[in-house]
Amino acid sequence: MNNPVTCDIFCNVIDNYGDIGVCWRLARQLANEYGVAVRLWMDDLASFRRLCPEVEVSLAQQRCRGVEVRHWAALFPEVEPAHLVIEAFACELPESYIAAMAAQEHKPVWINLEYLSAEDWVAGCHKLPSPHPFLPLIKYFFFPGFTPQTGGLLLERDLIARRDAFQSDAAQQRSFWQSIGMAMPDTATLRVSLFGYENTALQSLFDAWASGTQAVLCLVPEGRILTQVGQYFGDAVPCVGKAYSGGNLQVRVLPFVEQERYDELLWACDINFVRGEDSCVRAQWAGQPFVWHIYPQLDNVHMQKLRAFMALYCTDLPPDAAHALYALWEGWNHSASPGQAWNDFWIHESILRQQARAWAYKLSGNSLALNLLDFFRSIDKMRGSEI
Ligand code: TRH
Repeated sequence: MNNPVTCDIFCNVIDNYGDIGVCWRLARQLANEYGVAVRLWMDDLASFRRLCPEVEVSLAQQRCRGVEVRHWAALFPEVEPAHLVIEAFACELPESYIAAMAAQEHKPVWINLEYLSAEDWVAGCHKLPSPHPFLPLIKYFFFPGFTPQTGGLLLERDLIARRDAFQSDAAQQRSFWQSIGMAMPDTATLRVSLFGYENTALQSLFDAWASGTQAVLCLVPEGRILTQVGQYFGDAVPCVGKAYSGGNLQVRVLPFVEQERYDELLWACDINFVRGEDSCVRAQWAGQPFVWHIYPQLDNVHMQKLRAFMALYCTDLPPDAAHALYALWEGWNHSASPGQAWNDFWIHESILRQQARAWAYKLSGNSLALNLLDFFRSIDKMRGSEI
């Protein structure tokens, strides 16, 4: 390698935090683990600030944690394109930037990083080229995924070791609980984190927890499901810091923490309710059972994605545990009444825990960042350069 690889990542925030969540994680990993000079172009710095509080929303250009963060404004500056250009989730690159790529003697490697899906067709589309209709440029599709035939998942090099250290060290756990203003719960209490979209299924789940035999502590990071939490406890203004209880259930509303600290919440809980894309992947790395509220799409397309993932995830589970998982996840995603499904699911706690651990281990060999860089190098070499 002669020069450091340069990389431009373009992120257009559609809604929520998944788009920025993935781009920010990828940017940090490329910069800090692989020495890539990363410029991250973001059109919504205010949303980004929730994940990285040190970001100054008014700045056009700044450095954060090894990454050059640029505000992607309507008027795009004249810049030299990077060696590796990643457009996240098919966001449209500025025309002037595309023209600059085309004008380069040695063309950048242009990648469209796609959304995560466990569907079968993904393997067939991963790395497919898409020539530009009239410019001498080729864009490649890069699909994250759960099998070796896909681009894999974002996983920091030291994450599993940090997770294991945390989960086997009571002092680290205590300090986590202290940091959220709580004493560490006793081991008989079921610790749940709950991150999700609005979901009327919550009432039935809370009923099951409140009337169950085990004490349940449910930690709810500030977000869209808070409305239903408030409704359940008859509070019109549920907000950070509030605590509720009913029967055997206690609920605490937490602030939205910066992205690097969210993992600790997942590691500290016995089961995690997650949503979208990035929190779902983090729950998998946590090696604990989890329940996925998938990002809802038009025409229920998301249910195909959900079922494709469940089929893969449940391959090594005994049929009764798999059946229970299907029932709970479907109920949760259909805003049905998953209270009974919860009880049937949690009977399998021990096997679900083993499965979650084994699943994380199985997936950990397929690193998205590494695969991206390998792919970049192979294309770049084919074009006659060796960066
Ligand atoms: O926010 P999301 O619903 O994002 C979604 C999905 O990515 C979806 O696929 C996409 O189409 C849509 O956005 C536009 O869920 P996701 O993907 O889990 O992103 C949440 C991010 O927020 C993730 O990076 C974790 C992070 N997070 C924190 O940093 N702190 C927190 O306290 C919590 C709860 C989450």
